[in-house]
Amino acid sequence: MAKTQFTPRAFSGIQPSGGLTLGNYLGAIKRFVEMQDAGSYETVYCMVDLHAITARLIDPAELRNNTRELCAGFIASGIDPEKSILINQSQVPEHAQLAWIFNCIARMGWMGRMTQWKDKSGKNAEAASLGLFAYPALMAADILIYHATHVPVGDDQKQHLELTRDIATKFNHDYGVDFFPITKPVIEGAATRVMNLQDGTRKMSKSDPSEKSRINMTDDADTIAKKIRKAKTDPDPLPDNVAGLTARPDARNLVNIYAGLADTPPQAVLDEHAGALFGHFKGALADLAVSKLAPISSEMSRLMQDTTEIDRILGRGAERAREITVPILEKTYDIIGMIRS
Ligand code: AQP
Repeated sequence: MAKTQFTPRAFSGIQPSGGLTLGNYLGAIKRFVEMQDAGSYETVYCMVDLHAITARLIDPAELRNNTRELCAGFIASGIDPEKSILINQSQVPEHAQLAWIFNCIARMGWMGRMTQWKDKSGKNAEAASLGLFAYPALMAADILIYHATHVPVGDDQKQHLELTRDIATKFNHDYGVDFFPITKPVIEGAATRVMNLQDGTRKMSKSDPSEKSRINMTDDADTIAKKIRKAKTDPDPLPDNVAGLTARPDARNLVNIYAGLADTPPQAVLDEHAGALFGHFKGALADLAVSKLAPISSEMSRLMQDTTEIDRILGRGAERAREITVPILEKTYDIIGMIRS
């Protein structure tokens, strides 16, 4: 069978399950902007609101606000809604329609092995939603409904992307087609896994109950500086090479955050700060974080003053998205044998 040539297209999404964090920014959004600006891909970026309701009930007004704020965060960080297609997942119904097909392709065993499912369902999996279990099939649909070839994500999404590849491979094999691309993850940069500021062994998350554990993209300069000053560290000075951070997760996290914000390798940070105590290093990190994040935060609040314009951008994004998704869904139904008339 002749190999299908897919248009280079990047897709990625973020859940409006809370406010945007520094983890989302360094692990995902910075890369989204770079891929958009590189000009070598069509880029589609999404607020995955259908995913946001899988883990807990979110107050409807909060979900609407989170979604708009996330859209403002994308734009304030450099996503241009003219260059990229910027959408809200539920406004493009083909995501959920393809997800149903993928629910029938994916196997229960594949889903049960997902570490995010295990972490988020915890000890009481019986009480977790079916949506949380099926989350990776919807994520595969989000990606493959655009025939996306590349997906920029943080390190925690690696396993879900492998599952996306497995679903595409099984669909293509089952139906004897070369219809869905085998998508490549793009996991790059110094801060692909930003850790909790109070516990360097856990990921920084927007839904963590502790505010001190994360930097929100809406935090003002004082709050950012205060959270960095209070971040957990150890009494030793910074080492002169990255190997010296191996058994020091809290220290390593702050060095990686610095490197991610400064767009430099962690070793370059150590070359500059080796021997420094954390009192000093945290001051330098706070200054850097404020200089990079405060302009984004203030642009977000400016954009949030006009939610009608945000809704217009999302409506326009959905129209553009559906020019891609409707034909792909129609073709999928046709391959499967569902009558289109
Ligand atoms: N701490 C992180 N470090 C690096 N990348 C991260 N991402 C999230 N947290 C970090 C990346 O951001 C993108 C969107 O993630 P998401 O919000 O859809 O889901 P998540 O990974 O489950 O993020 P949270 O903050 O932990 O959300 P909740 O608390 O609701 O579960 C992805 O590319 C992710 O890798």
